Amino acid sequence: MSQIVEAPVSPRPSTAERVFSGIQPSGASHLGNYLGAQANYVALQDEYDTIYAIVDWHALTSVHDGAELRQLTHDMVLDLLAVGLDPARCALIRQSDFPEHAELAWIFNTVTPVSWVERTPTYKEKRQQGLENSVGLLDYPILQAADIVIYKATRVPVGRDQAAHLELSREVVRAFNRRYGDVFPEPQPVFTDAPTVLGIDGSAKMSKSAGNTIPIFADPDEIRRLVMSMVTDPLRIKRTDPGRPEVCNVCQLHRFFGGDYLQIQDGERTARTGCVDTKGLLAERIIEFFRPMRARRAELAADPAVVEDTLAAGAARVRPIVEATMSEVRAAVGVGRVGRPR
Ligand code: AQP
Repeated sequence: MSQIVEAPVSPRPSTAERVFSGIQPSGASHLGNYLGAQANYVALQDEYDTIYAIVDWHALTSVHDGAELRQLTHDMVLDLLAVGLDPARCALIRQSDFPEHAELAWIFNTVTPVSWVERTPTYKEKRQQGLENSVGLLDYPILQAADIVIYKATRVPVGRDQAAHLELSREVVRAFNRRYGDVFPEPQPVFTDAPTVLGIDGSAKMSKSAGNTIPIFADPDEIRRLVMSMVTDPLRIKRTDPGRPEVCNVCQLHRFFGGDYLQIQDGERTARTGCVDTKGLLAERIIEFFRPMRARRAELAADPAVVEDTLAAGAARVRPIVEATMSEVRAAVGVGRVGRPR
């Protein structure tokens, strides 16, 4: 079975670079999150200085129940540990433990023209999905820029949907540096070889808010049900019709769950195999792939201290970075305290 964690990253960061990424606790981790981002979080932690954040402030744009958000944040820490993040090799933090992210976002707001955030594609998409058109939704990518560059991270493992946000982060950095001097480096995205995973509808990006996901820690039966409901090649009506693996989401996903995907695609193309066979095989392979992670997650969930201990260790590790950057920023812009608190 091909190992997602060995997926080539492009472009490869240099070892001196710091890697940062954030994930919203807005629902259960799904195949898109895993193949597009989490697999790289895990792969990069061996060689780079890696910081990963559960961005709970960002999730406030879509999750409006306090108890639910707290639970989702807890669950996302468990998900990330279960997929292979190791607190000894990376810092796992909670965004809201660092008010400095919001402080820096405010400063970035003052160097960013409104038109830059208004044109962000995700702003339009999220409103179309029915999210409240709040100032927070508009400002989302500015907080994201602050999350990244407060650590002077230069590489950001994300899915392709985040490319526009990263572009905006670079523009914000350039605007800040032009006004106040060369404080921040420009962050670049790092993609896996599955930068956009489509949902079970086979057309839209797999996304929690679109309700088209395959949650990676769902029960095996639920995974089977969801995979069997996936839309395949719409032109393949009868079992004997030849398929087009290049437009079939099921065939595409096979690339990540077995070394024999070319044979599988050939079977579809020549109608040797039917969509039901191909889906059934994919479901079993997904279940097998995530089985050890599911078991690990269950073990972790039984330990009531693991989540807060992990976040405390991550916070202790990154706090000096946050303080050093904010001292530099405050000195440059002429506000607040400069230096460590006494
Ligand atoms: N379908 C996807 N394909 C590839 N990468 C994806 N990611 C999300 N969906 C896909 C990547 O996963 C990381 C964490 O995403 P997030 O939960 O913080 O935000 P998101 O991109 O908005 O994910 P969703 O599922 O679409 O959440 P909702 O619906 O709540 O907004 C990111 O690196 C993202 O690129």
